[in-house]
Amino acid sequence: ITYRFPAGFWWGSATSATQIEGAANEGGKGKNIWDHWYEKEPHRFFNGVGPSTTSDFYHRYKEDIALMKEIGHNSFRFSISWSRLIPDGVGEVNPEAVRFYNAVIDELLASGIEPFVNLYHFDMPLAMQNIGGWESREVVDAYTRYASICFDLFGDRVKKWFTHNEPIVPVEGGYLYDFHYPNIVDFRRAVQVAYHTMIAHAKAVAAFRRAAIPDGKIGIILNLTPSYPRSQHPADVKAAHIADLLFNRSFLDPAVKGEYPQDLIELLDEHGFLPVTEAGDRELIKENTIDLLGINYYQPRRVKAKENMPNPDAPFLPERFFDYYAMPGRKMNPYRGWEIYEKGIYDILINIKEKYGNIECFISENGMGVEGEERFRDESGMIHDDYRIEFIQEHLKWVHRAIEEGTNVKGYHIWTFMDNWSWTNAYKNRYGLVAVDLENGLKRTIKKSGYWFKSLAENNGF
Ligand code: BGP
Repeated sequence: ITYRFPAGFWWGSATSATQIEGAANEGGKGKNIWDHWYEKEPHRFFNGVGPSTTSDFYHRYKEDIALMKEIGHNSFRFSISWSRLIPDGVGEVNPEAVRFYNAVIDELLASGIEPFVNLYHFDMPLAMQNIGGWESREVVDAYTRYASICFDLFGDRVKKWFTHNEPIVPVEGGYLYDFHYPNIVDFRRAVQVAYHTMIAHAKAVAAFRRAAIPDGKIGIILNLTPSYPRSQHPADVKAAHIADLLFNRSFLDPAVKGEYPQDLIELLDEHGFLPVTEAGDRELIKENTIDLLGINYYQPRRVKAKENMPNPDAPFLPERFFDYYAMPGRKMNPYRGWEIYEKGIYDILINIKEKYGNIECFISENGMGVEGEERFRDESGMIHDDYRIEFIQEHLKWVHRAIEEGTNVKGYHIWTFMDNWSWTNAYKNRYGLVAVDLENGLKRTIKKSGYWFKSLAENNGF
């Protein structure tokens, strides 16, 4: 074993409700924005494959948890579907949902797998979106109530909680770049959504403190995209700094430090985009910082100073401040169109150590989406995904180095356990350690990477 990890390292994977559960019209679940958008536009992003069945975890969780155990998981992240638990977002709790999540939690614990529970993974209940989604303070309060209900229902057994997964993504997708419902392109509204997401986060943290769950920890999961300038020229460095403020620090700073960066406030103010706030917000954020940071890492963000002046009539977007830059010779995942830059994971961790008090953290997502994996199946049915093993190894080497240099990293969760449905490509890109065969009744088969992961977890290294 060349790369050994600290004792008790969390090995596991991450998932989200909409992407794996299916049973979208069963068990008393209410509609969320994905159910709704798919009904409206089944072909725009989803290739006619919607969220109603996905990987059917709702019915097969026992089989799936047995597979998790088999491939060495000691921990597993899933999300609770707000619209399953509280179908209209604010009213009665759905007893069938309580039964389902209790059964999942109990099955995990009985299998020696610690549940990590996320409360919000892009899946706004439709009834809440209809009254304004994250633009509405009423929805913030409904979310806080939902969070409290979850702590009360499941906090006796679930100790690791997260308020949001990648809160910047619904801002980008839903309010800037038109790839999530409600498909709005409006910088001002995007800022408001981002702000209210953080207010909801802080209120949920406050509710968590009141719930006083013994040994409980609460955090947030952020997709941190290290922002690299094309050169050390001050204009490029400034461009990278602004991208970092907008995409990373607008969540990282309030969550960990309890305050927004002053230069972010000034930047928004200068352009007339400060959000609407309420008295007490600043204190709320100040007093409700997190215990544990989840870091999702897929790709860096490379930018340069703006070269072409923006068309003043075009919608105001973050690209007013920088241009994207493709580093010559960069390594790409051709399927997802994302750069693969393993050292980025190390740069993030060192930054967290040096600038964020070395807060306890873990890699909460990292993974490689590949199209057409069926072609790598052998006669026994196993998919030989050596590229995925290499991808994980190369990232883990950098995580290992960051640990040697004193960062407080407690675990590594891969995206994802089994092939699942995704927001903008349905089942096109597969990420799982376990294959799900859409042609054969969703049959599960452990991939080569799944067996490799088992030895990784058992040896606590590779
Ligand atoms: C993250 C999300 C996941 C997941 C993953 C892979 O941003 O938290 O939900 O989908 O990315 O991305 P995609 O499925 O778009 O390829």
